[in-house]
Amino acid sequence: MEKQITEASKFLSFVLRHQPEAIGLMLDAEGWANVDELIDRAARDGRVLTYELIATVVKTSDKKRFTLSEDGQYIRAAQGHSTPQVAIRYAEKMPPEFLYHGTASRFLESINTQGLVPGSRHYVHLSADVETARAVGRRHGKPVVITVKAMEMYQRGITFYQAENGVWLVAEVGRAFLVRC
Ligand code: HQG
Repeated sequence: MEKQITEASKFLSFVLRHQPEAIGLMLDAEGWANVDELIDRAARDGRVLTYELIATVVKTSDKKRFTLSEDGQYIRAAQGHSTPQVAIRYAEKMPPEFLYHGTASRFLESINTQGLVPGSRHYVHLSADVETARAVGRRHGKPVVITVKAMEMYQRGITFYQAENGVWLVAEVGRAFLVRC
């Protein structure tokens, strides 16, 4: 069952964040997909998704990756998109003094030169605590945590957003705002 949940979670990340067109799924600008349509499109792709399985993935996701609408008819990924179909209007929020970015040591040289850039995603992802950032960095290799002077950026007029799962988002982070790396 656990394997089934992980597989479904990866599939949902793929179609709700990155390539909805791979199964002919339409997302609205806020990232929502119709659940019935999602199940139907997945089935045509040879993948058995049920409403119960989707609800379990949503409920058990350690990072609260997905949100179901109150009526249960729509689902979206909370953050992490790369597809141009989606342009979520996130809530703007004043950040704490520091936020943290987890990365791999092999990226440090480039980050020291360019600052943090979003890559294929729409935003640079920042965490409120060091442990979470370290876990994010570990996905890429030997983890390194970079401290970002978030409040200083904010005071200079740079907008920060917080997704519904708590992840902080910002368009980019200039190297002047990186503390330790
Ligand atoms: C790096 C996960 C070279 C950046 C996590 C990162 C997160 C640079 C990689 C979410 C760079 C992009 C996002 C520069 C940034 N030069 N490398 N100038 N600037 N990078 O996966 O932040 O489990 O797109 O450090 O929890 O790792 O999928 O972003 O290593 O919230 O739900 O470029 O994904 O959530 O990698 O992770 P990613 P991320 P899920």
